[in-house]
Amino acid sequence: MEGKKNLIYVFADQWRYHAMGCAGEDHVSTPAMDEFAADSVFCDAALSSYPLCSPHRAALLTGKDPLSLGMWTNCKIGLNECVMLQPQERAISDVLYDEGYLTAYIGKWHLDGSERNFSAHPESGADNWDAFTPPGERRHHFQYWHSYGAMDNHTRPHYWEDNAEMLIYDEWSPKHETDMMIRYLESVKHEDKPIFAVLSWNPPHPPYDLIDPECLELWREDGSFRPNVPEEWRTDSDYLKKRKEYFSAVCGLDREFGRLISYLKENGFYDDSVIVLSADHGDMMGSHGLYGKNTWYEESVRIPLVIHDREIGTGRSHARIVSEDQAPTLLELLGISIPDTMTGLSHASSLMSGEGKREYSYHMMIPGMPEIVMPYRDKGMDNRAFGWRAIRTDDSKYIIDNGTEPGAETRRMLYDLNEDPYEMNPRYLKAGDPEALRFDDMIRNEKKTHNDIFLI
Ligand SMILES: [Ca+2]
Repeated sequence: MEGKKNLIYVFADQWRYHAMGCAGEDHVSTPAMDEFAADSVFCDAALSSYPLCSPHRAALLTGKDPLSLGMWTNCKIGLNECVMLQPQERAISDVLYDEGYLTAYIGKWHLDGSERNFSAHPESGADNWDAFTPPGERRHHFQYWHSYGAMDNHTRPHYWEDNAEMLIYDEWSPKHETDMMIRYLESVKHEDKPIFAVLSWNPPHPPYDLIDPECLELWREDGSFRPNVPEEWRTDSDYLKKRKEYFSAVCGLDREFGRLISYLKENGFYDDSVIVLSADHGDMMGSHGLYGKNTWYEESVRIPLVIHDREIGTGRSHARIVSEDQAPTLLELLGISIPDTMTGLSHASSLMSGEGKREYSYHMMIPGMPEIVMPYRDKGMDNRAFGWRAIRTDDSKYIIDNGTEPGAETRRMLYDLNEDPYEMNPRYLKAGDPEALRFDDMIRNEKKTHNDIFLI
């Protein structure tokens, strides 16, 4: 082990902070995760800088904010450019490989250019937004690879390893991937090198109904709803079905996580490793009458984050940790120098003091679907100046929403998160209002740091 700690990073897609038992919010049972959280640092103020797959994932790995990486939307097709994590960016996997770590990535990647941008019929069979990432610089020094780009067939998932042959399995993807993680760790546990392994589950991401039927037995309706779920939704059979499937998938992830933790404990990994459990962003799941992410609401931007490290102890941390803060924080916990390229903040020394280093956090969404982008470009406008930006403090959230179509009216909204934690009563401010001016200055300041051309 050379005295270096392993790093085992587990995360899900579209799993909100509230949907973890010990968060005390949603009615969901996650005993294995709760037990792990009680033996770790439970971060209750972790946030996604840009609550969407590729922007968060890129920031997570590189310790840089999404826009500075050029990750203004998902890796996808249909735009006249190919958004992807560039090979020359320095990821935490590049750093740890150089430090002598064995590295592995299992599950959803969604950071490489979608292959259909380059070929109508890729040899790999990758369709739509998907991609086979061949061995080489686009893998950022992840050595063992059992992964795919973007694909949502949770009950018949596919992966690629070191050639273009698509490997297909008839299993719920989190179960298969957890098995592969355990198999990988088993194959390297006697090596005299530290390990960095990532397990990236896609559920509870939609389609919600593609689920292991056994998981549906793990969750029971109790008739409780977040206050911001509209009354008419609460008796809607389609919503209730999706809700059951969503929370059941989380219960299923808990079952898989429990298996992994048992393996880590039985095989000497648990005490020698930094182990992280998290997600890329949340899901509205009915709050404000919405599904999905990409909104400024808490259900979309807040993410679970549990960090296990024997050296930092256990407890609850209120540190405001954003996407790009995770890599520098983890490197410091591992005792490894943080490269200058990582502009996120390390919270390693302040995790337990209850004092986050960030006074506020900056969040964003840019219109990114081709059918929404093109109307801007047809008018000679840059879509990246639109969408919304938000400033979140402990007590408030301020949003400027420039909309998602040319000519949309700009709105300024302020939520009092103490009086209105479910964000149901925004105050609409006018440009030039003293309160708006104060927050506008904060957004202008963040725009510079983030290379953001948002129109304000
Ligand atoms: Ca996602």
